[in-house]
Amino acid sequence: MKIDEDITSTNPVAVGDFVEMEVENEAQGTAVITTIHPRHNYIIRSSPHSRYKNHIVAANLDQAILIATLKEPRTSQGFIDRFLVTAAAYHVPAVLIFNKQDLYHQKENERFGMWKEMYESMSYPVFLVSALKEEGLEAVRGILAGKTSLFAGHSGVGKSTLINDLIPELELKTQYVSDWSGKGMHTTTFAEMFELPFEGRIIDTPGIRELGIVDMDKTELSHYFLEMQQYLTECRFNNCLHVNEPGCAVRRAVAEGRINGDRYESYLAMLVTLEKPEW
Ligand SMILES: Nc1nc2c(ncn2[C@@H]2O[C@H](COP(=O)(O)OP(=O)(O)O)[C@@H](O)[C@H]2O)c(=O)[nH]1
Ligand SMILES: [Mg+2]
Ligand SMILES: [Zn+2]
Repeated sequence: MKIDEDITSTNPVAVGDFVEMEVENEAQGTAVITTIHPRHNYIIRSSPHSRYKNHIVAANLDQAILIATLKEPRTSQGFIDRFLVTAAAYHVPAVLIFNKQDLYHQKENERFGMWKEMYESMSYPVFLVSALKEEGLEAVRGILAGKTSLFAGHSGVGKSTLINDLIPELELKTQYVSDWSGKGMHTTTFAEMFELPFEGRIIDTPGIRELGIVDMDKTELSHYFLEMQQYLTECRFNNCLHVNEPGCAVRRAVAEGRINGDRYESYLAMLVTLEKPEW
C-alpha cells in the first residue's frame, strides 16, 4: 500500500500522535503543538466533507481489535476478512474478540469454534467474551496490557460495554439498540483515547466500523491474506491474480483444502472492488 507522506489531510493531528507542545497561556491552560513526531503507522478514511481529502483516524497503533458478534448482530466473515486485510495493509497487527457469548447456542458455538481454529492458524489471536456478564476478560486484559489498541466493529456489538468493563470509572454511554441496521445510532464520530488502569490505551472510534480506506494494487491483495503468502511464489505467473490463470498455486491450495474456501471467496469479493474501469 502507498502511504503518502504528503497526504492532504483535514486533520493535522490525530489521536495517537506524539507531539511537542509549548505552553501558550498558563492561566488559561492553553498550549500550542509545535511538532508532530513521525507516525509509525496510521489509518485513514476519506473526509466526510471532501472526497479528495483524507482524515487520519488514529496513529501509532500497536494493534487493531475487531469486536465481532455471532448474534445481535451477526458479523459476516466477509466483514471480518476485510478488516484483517485492511489492518495488514496498514501494517497493524489484528486481533478478533467475539462478544455476547452469553447469547450463543450450539450453532453459534460451532461457528465460533471453526473461526477460532481458522483465524488462529493464520496467527490471529481470537477471544470469546461476554462484556455483559464480564466473562473472558482476563485474557483480553492480557492482550491489551502495555499497548495502544484501536477498537473497531459494527455499532451495537458491545464496544462501549467492553470498555466500561475494563475501565469501570469511565461510564461510557452504551446504546439500547432495537434496530440492527446500524442507521442513526452513532453519537459521535471522533476517535477518543482511554487510559487503561493496567497500563495501555484504547482508541475507540464510534461510527467507524471498518479500518478506513485502502488504496492498493490488485496484485497486492493476496499478500494481505496471510495464509496465501506462502503459495505466491509458486504461481506460474508472477502477476497472478489467482482467479483463472493456469498454474496458480493459490487455487490449487483452495482445491486441496489447504486454503479455506470462504477465505478465497472473500479474496475474490475484495478483488472485484479493486477493479478499476479501464478507459
Ligand atoms: N447479551 C449481551 N448483550 C451485550 C453484551 N455486550 C453488550 N451488549 C448489549 O449490546 C448493546 C450495544 O452495546 P454497546 O456497548 O453500546 O455497543 P457499541 O455500539 O459497540 O458501543 C447494549 O444493549 C448492550 O447492553 C454481551 O456480552 N451480551
Ligand atoms: Mg459505543
Ligand atoms: Zn496464483
